[in-house]
Amino acid sequence: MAIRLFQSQTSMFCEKIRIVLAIKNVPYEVVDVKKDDRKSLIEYSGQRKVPVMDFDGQRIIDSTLIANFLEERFPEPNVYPRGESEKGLCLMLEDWADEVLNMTIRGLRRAENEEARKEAERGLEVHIRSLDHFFSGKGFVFDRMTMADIAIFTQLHYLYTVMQYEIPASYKTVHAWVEFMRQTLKLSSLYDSAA
Ligand SMILES: N[C@@H](CCC(=O)N[C@@H](CS)C(=O)NCC(=O)O)C(=O)O
Repeated sequence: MAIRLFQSQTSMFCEKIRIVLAIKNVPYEVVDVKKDDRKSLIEYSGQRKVPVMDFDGQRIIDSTLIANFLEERFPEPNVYPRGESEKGLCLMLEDWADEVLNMTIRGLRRAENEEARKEAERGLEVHIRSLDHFFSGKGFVFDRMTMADIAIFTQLHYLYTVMQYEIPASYKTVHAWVEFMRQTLKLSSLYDSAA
């Protein structure tokens, strides 16, 4: 079995997949797309986005599809809940993190002036407030770490690793949850990316 992960160390979607591969203890080779300005990625996949996985010659594009593929090939330890309904909720939360939360974080990264930055921060805080309620009295979303936790964490983690942005201290529950994830993933600091 040979796995190549076309990725960049700073991408939150690539971090999602590195975490899944680590949980499942699957060995893989990294192709750093920044090294050749995405030439080998474009040649291999015909597009510019990472992550892309080459699994014994089979090409899979998009972190959600890659995670699902890895779950099918390496079911244990599993990264989705076993119950059908819980799995549906997990997929919804993964999608919310990848799309909705990601969009506000991108907005903050792209803000070109103080006014735009303030507006983006307000948008992001709407989601952080929801998470602050959601994680109250909770560790993982379900009974153990699943794609819901991994997808939410990797978006929030990007604020620290790439944007040097700290979630406001008033969101104590989100702070505690991010710290809980950091410890579970054995990261020495929130400013380090996983694996
Ligand atoms: N939905 C995709 C999003 C992937 C994505 O947006 N990747 C970004 C890095 S975080 C990228 O490669 N962007 C390069 C580009 O758009 O040119 C996934 O989950 O894999």
